[in-house]
Amino acid sequence: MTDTSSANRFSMEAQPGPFSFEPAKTALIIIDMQRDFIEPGGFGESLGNDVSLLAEIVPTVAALLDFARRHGWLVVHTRESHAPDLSDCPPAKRARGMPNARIGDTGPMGRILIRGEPGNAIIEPLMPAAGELVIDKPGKGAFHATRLGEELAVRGITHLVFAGVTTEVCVQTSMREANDRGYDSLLIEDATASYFPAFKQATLEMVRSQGGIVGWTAPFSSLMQLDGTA
Ligand code: TIU
Repeated sequence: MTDTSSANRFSMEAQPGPFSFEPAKTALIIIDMQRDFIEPGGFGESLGNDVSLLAEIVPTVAALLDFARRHGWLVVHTRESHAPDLSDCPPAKRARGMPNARIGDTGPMGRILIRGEPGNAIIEPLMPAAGELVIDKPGKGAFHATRLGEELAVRGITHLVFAGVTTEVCVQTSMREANDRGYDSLLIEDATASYFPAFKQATLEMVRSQGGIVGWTAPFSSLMQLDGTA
């Protein structure tokens, strides 16, 4: 990690080129690390997916979360979730995908993708701490119909570091929303996962293609070099 312009600015190895950021203006955004996606019986499995593929990244996301806390970054956790009366769930979303159980139906961890139900919680190893933001989002993107944009603006955040699931759905949608809002975004390659490994790989490549058309990608090990300098 080299200091490129001031004592507060750092540059790390990434693709398609170095990612430079000021830690005080950087937030970690952990997308949807919920039981509904990672454990059997939730929304992910109801769509026909092998949920075991997602559990593999939990130790890396936990290490990244610890890193962000130690460096004093703003930490944001999102949950894909709907109101119990489904007033924020478009019928088109509920009907989509011919799932075994639809959003709002009762599953083994409570009503699927409904706020407050056991399955909708963030998994225990990544539980939000006091002072961290928890954003309930009814869409795939973290900005759509949420207060995230305002929360970042009042804190002067300019750079976002993304982790979570799934890479090509909620993570990529959120990164694209962030990109259009003017944020520089970095996706941590080994802290994101998909039910489809080929889709994860394709997403990493499309994010950083064309000179970083959506943002940057890097393994967590690149970011960890900041530990020696700050
Ligand atoms: N969080 C998130 O990505 N929601 C999804 O529905 N993902 C799927 O891959 N289905």
